Amino acid sequence: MYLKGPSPQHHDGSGLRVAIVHARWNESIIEPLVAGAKDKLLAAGVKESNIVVQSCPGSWELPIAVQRLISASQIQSNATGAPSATDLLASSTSDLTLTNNSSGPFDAVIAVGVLIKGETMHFEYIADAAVHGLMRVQLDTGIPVILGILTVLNEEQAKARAGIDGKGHNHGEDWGTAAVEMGVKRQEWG
Ligand code: DLZ
Repeated sequence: MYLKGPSPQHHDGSGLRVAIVHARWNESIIEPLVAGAKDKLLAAGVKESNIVVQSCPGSWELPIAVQRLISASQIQSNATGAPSATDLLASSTSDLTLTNNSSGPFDAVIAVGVLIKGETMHFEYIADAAVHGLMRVQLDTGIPVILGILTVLNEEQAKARAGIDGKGHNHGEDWGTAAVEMGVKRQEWG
């Protein structure tokens, strides 16, 4: 039988710290995606206190938000007395607010956005830039960044990919699972 998606592996996420950064456009679709990702992190053993959820305005802002968050978490864990992730984010990006007080570098970040094609070229420009930006951030930092950006033609497709109304499958769950695998492998591979 042909299976869509990666064949499953089990990984223990209990030693991981993971961030979820989501855009706030199309929030009714974003919410179940973030919840699905978080559920899979918890199911793999990631502690609630080691899951940080942040937001930014739109998908365009995801690369800079992810990059600053990774950088802030590394500075915080490397130097005593250095500004905390909260301080750094508050000074640079006022709409990002940490949702818990745990600290330490992130092992993986999930970037979540929903782009619905409109009548202008915005969709193509934002999707292309955001996807390339996120790839650059993960290669530049060495921290896996999970691509949680849905690019869909209409709301119906978006709902199906977020598992809304019992239709389709919640892709956020796949992103949570991918974050655990890549976080664990990054620790193993150095
Ligand atoms: C401008 C815009 C448009 C038209 N559509 C979306 C969308 O479908 N999903 C999304 O996440 N963001 C959208 N944005 C907002 C941009 O990502 C960005 O926040 C603004 O252009 C400000 O830089």
